[in-house]
Amino acid sequence: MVKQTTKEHDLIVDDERTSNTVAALKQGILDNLFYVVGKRVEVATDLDHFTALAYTVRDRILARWLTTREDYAKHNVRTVYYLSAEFLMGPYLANNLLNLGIEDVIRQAVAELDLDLNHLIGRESEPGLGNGGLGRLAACYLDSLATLGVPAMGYGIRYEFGMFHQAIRDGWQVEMTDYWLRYGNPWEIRRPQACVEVGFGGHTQSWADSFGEYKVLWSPNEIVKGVPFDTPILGYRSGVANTLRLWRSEANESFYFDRFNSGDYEGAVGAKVFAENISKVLYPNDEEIRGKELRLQQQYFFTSCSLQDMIRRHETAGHSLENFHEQCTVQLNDTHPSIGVAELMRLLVDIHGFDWDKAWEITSHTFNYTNHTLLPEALERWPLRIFGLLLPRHLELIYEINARFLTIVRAKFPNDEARVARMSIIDEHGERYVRMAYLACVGSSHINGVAKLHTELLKSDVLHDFYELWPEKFINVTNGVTPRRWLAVSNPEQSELMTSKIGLGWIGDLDQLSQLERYAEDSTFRSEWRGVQHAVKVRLAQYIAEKTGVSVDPSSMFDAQVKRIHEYKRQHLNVLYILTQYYRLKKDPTLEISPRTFLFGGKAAPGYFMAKLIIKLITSVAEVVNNDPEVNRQLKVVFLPDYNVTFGQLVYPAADLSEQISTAGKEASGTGNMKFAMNGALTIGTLDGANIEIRDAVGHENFFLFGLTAAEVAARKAAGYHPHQIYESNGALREVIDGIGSGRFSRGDGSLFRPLVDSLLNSDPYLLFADYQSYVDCQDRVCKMYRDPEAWSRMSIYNAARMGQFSSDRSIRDYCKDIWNITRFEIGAGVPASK
Ligand code: Z16
Repeated sequence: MVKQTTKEHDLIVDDERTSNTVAALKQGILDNLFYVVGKRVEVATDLDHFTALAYTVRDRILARWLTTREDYAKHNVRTVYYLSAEFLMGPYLANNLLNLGIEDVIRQAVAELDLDLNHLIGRESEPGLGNGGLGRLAACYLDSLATLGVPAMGYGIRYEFGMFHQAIRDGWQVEMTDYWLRYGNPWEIRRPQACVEVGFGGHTQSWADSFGEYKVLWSPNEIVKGVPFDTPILGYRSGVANTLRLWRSEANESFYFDRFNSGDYEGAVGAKVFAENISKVLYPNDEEIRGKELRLQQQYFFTSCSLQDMIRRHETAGHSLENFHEQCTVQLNDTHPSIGVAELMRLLVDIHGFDWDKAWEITSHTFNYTNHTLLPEALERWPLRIFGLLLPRHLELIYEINARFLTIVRAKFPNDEARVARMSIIDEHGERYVRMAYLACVGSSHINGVAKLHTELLKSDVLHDFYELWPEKFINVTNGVTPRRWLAVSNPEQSELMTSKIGLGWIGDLDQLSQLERYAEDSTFRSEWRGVQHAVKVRLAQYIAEKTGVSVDPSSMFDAQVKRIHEYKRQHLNVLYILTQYYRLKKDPTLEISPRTFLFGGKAAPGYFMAKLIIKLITSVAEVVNNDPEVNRQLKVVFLPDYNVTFGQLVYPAADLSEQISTAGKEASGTGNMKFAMNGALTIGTLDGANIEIRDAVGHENFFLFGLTAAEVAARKAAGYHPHQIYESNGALREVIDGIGSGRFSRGDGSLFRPLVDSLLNSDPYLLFADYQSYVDCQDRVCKMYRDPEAWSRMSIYNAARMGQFSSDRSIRDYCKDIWNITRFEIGAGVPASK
């Protein structure tokens, strides 16, 4: 082991073979090309070079990965297990180079091999193992955990097919499978020796043992093998590499052969299909859960694998299971892994022989639950029938957990059976369901929302009864995003300018960006800031031209709304404003407005008709607007297909304006809002989710606010909301709606957008009409402001400079302090955390 000391940090450089000299790196790339990829340089493709480079980088991660594990074991530390059905990691290469601190030498080594680093970075296809915000949050948190040196492990599913790829055909979304493993995955290591078994279906038997103790035996129908695949997660210059462990389901050979040999050929094949299906594909629904059995199989599969793995690790480290909750804390990322509450009880009671009370003490001190949504249709409930067939033992355990829980409710609120029925883990109104959020609440020490408003609404509304029972369990942890990927990697131009003024410290301590504030009043700096912004926009414009054939003007305002397509996020409100401008320009072509490019990106859940229709509306409006010479010098509309992390890295830095326009009270937090503002975009937004905290941080004068508050939304609905009246009384709105309804933007087809128009006129559940005028007025203020570049740049700089608190490092510190009870950050081969 050779220690090499750099200026700022003590980094481990493993040995001669993996040292970070240009010569050793070049040799590494060539060796990996030959010995691992199996190609000669003369015939190697870009992809081969990427793969060889990725292995060369991985070679430099391995020593600190193993060292980190040994360090944690030595210090006997409490470990955080982050359970999540989704990890939307994005491409690894650029991030690993940054976090290792070897970008410059690698760039040179690659150049000396006549290759271009940026080009190779662009060859990596991202693992899209998540839908959107929730999965990407998990990825940001892994980055921060490793950066802060927190002993932590992410557990999830190694989906063979991730989030579908989106193409646009004739203006409609078309879904294509994402076979991300096609060319292999150089970052992961399969660990077959750590595989576990998971049962499904079957039946239970109970008896009293020789001491008169009640025992249960679960005999599953199917047994599936879970095989872990590990990926190292580097901290930013911390010397730490934590692990993301994703489970792949495989057939259990002995199970298979037993059936095969006894002549049950179909049973054997069926079992293999059953097993391999479980980790086959990610469900592409973000905010709506449909009670599909395979989804429950996935949830139980990865949760059981992970808990068994934790127990094995705990015991291998020489600890008694009695102390499990002292060594391990498990964070439930939404309710997807909440079956873990019943599973840990099963493992402790049925397998390890604990009595109920001790098992419950351990379990309820192990779990914590993060809620991510207020939408009723997104709260997971499983029909009892499906649940009981798949997990008969767990259903019994849930009945028992529920019975004991309801005893507590009755004791605290006597003679209130209505409350008992409301709070029961089993929903008995009509078809019976298991309410997963309630199971998570009952089994967890802490329950957190993801932005201040969201947590308040959980307490006052969605989980009000639980708040009355256990107010001390509730806590807010506002989301954050990693400045490594979302600033340093994705926006090198802005990063370099900032670093030239305030040094590199901000990457590991985002609060240091506040030192930029004084430059907001410096006109030279403002002009440099605009130069950077322009360069970044040119980059995006080139990409748009390549991908869509639309040419956009980099000096126009880039107005971006990129996120999943959902009615509550109101992409169609944005469209109503575009059409308002369109009609204004048609009436008066000499109208002076700042030229704007409206950028949209996002996927619709394949079964979500209205969301798909919104995409069709955007592309239809784009076709009309972009081809009309009376308006297309001032307005351009672009829908960018297949929005993902890679593309986000291009868009966030290039936006001037960030659209965060959800109906107040609907967006739990949002995280795109943070990525934009950090990169210097100004926000037009409602008082929803983390927008409120962003506005408070950047200054109210630097944020374009419009719309009803969450309380006003609730009041309007309670008083009886009549969108048709607004339509009648607002001429501009009427013109726009009539235009859409008449077929003006659908080649004369007046029926195409009827469902959308009717929904708005008749119910408008997300109050677009109520917020319409306020939005248009606010957009007009945006227009005016953009014509004053000095004022705009000043606001932009204040936005970037004041976003320190939205680093995921801050979020993780909050979790450590308020939820996980982790106070020591000194583990790891590198430097301690900066605070
Ligand atoms: C998701 O991405 C979110 C919520 C949810 O119930 C399911 C999925 Cl897949 C999002 C929220 O919509 C968003 O507001 C929040 O910022 C994000 O989770 C991370 O907390």
